[in-house]
Amino acid sequence: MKIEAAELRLISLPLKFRFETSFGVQTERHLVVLTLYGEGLEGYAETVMEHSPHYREETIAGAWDLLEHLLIPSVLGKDLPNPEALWEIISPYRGNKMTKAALEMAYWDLWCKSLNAPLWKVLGGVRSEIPVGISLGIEPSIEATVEKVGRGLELGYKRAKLKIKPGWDVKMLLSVREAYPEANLTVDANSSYTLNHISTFRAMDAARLDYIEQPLAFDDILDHAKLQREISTSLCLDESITSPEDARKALEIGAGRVINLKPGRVGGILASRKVHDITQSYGLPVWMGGMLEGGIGRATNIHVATLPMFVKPGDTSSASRYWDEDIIEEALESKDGMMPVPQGPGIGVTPKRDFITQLTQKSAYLSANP
Ligand code: OSB
Ligand code: MG
Repeated sequence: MKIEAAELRLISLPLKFRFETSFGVQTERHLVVLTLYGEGLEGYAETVMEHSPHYREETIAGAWDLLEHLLIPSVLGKDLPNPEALWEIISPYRGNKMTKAALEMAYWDLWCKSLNAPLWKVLGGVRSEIPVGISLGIEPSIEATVEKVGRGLELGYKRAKLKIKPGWDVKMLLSVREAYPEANLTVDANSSYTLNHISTFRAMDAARLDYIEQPLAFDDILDHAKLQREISTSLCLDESITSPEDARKALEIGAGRVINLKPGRVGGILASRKVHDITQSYGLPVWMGGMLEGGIGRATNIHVATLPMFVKPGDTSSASRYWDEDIIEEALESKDGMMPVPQGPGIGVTPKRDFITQLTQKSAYLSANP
């Protein structure tokens, strides 16, 4: 499959809710929508980073520049047999996993379309729907949190993940636990604690959480291993895992017992499958994370989450929770906590051209034969 041309569009989508985490408040999502053209087909992907490097280091400005001036030109016009061949060309550029992931994922979509097969089948997925939960931001009060968790559970979501930060943790968690004694509850600290908070983490054991996600530094595994030895609740790594090698090292030293796998964060779909397989070799589960994706990124994640070890409910909840209008024609909606996998070729969804054009703040078009 030869990539004949590529298009980049920076869009902004207003979020339906104010999403507060330990690293800030988000009210809109900025995405780069990447389209690859070849053999009369189109492959799509979305980037996961934001303008500001609050989650990991990458930024939209950096991604745009690398895609336009380095990564896309390095693959444009080349006849590539498969995604492995594309990865071989772009992997020598260091880091920038989110940026490389966007190009790799768009190529997977294009390539699967040339095979006329859905991504999940080509990947070796084993399910036609995936279990999902909700991720709730830091709410204005404990009462509001209890109510929102309740609404999510009533809708059938299989777990509720609560964002925490120092000062917004044990008291809130024990209240939510008291209200829902049997619910699957988890928390995500987005790296806002240190080992000095060990007594807070010990107190959290009483909330019977399924796991504590990324309590310590975004680039740490050693302190996570120390913390894991001190508490009974499992740790789950998100920010710290940006490659299959990171996953192997983290599991080898016992930095956690669960991995939040986000294809965007680890460099794409091939890397996701490797992280998945490494985790499987340790007999540990993974789950599909989320980065407030639009329909293109959400669909890609749903396909990847059909791999066998994605047994825990992920963050890929209904698109209508996030957007008044999504950027794809299909409604990605879960029912009773299960999200169906789109069945068309590739990622199986159709971008809304006119709507995306309307939202576009900046665009670039690159062609192999200018
Ligand atoms: O840490 O998992 C995270 C959103 C943006 C950046 C990081 C994270 C998140 C979420 C939201 O938790 C997950 C979602 O609902 O898409
Ligand atoms: Mg997280």
